[in-house]
Amino acid sequence: NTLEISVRRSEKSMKTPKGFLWGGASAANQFEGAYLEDGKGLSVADCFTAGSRTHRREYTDGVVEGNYYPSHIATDFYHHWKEDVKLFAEMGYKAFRTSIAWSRIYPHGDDEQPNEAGLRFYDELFDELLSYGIEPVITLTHYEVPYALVEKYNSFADRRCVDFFERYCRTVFTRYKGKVKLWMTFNEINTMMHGGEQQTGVRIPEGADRDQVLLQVAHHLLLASAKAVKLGHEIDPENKIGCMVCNPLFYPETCKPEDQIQAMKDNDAMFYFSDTQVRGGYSNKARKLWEARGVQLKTEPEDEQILREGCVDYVGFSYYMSAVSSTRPVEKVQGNMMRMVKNPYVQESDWGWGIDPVGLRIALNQFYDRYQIPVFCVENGFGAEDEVSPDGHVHDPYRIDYFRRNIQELLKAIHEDGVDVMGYTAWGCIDFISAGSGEMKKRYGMIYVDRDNEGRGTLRRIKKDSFDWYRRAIASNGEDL
Ligand code: BGP
Repeated sequence: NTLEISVRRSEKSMKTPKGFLWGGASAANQFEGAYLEDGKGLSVADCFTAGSRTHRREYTDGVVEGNYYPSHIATDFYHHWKEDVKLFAEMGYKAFRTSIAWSRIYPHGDDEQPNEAGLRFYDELFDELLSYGIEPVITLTHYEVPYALVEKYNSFADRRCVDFFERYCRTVFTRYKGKVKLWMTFNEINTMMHGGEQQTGVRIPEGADRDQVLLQVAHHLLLASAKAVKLGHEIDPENKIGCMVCNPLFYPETCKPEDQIQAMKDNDAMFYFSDTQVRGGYSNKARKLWEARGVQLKTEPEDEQILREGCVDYVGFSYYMSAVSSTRPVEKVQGNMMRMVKNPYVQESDWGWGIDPVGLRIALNQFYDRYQIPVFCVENGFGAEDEVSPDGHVHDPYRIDYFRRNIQELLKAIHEDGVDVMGYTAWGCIDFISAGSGEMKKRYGMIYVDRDNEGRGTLRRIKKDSFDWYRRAIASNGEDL
């Protein structure tokens, strides 16, 4: 019948637009390894002990306890990058997102001169990517504040870190001018209030008010982000610099109006950062949040102008799961970076993360409706305990299913809702260490890496079934899912 035919037709035409950035994403600290090689200094991520499933990791003052912490060897991209980039190219990537490890460039964060060996590493990596026609998409820092800044200044609690960050940005914007055009400032900046320690390494001084400290740090991060955007535009007007936030999608638990208000408040708290970064200043809601939490920000007269001049060009965001808000006193579960009420309408991964592809469509719409600037899904993926089968292959149909359903919803956001989506970089192009749990066995990649939780394994790379599936998805611009 005609209806069916027209539905099939509209499904058929669901391709990604020209120039759509298909690719994969990672973060330096989760996969590079070589944590002290070629002059690199310790970063915050290097100083967490091995993780547990409860997201509790502790500082050990630079000395790492436990056996394997993640970023020390990780999956050793630092020594495997040629091989890995070749595999990314085989999948047909148009874009590859990673971060620059700040402490490879400025080992202590406040050094006068950058570390040439660190700069060279990324020069070679970017050249290699470009030689395959893959555009580097660079996060300036992904939970990678140099640890020395934590020891000396308590990280971004001290405003001087804004200047150190600016110096680092100047160095990399200048050095990689013409090679990198797509940037993001702080990874998941809006998780600051949930995990400021992981985000920046900041410690809450004894007796201090947590909200006061974290919102002050947040202010410094927002200034640093705005300064970076302004500087990046000055150094190369072709640069497009985005913010990067964890998706703020809270559903109300019921249609009870109070639940709706609760969801609105939870969402607003998550939008606190992107609202400021996109609009170039704090909203009235932000001011009300300070009031409600009894926080007094310490600001300088030039701050408003700094924020105004540093509006981002696009919104980058991660989407793994949605969340639920409730006014009932109900037990909350740990999700991506924050705690939330369980959603009975969605399935869960082995780590209890709700699988909600439709939520991706809603998240894309939310961002676009709110800001009217391009949106870039820079993280979306499925963590699972993959295994090598006796046939030597890694069969991961659950991951293919996850990606298929999420990409279908992304295409609907583009075609049915008119959202301007720049691209999609799947999280975990290759296996590496999980940020939240510190585990190797929570794998996200389409390429398996032979390494286990205890740090054993040959580091050999094996293509998973999802590898070929993604290659076909990209080659068909999303038609063949
Ligand atoms: C995001 C982070 C990533 C990443 C991902 C998956 O919050 O930006 O660094 O790891 O979540 O989380 P996890 O590794 O905890 O499973």
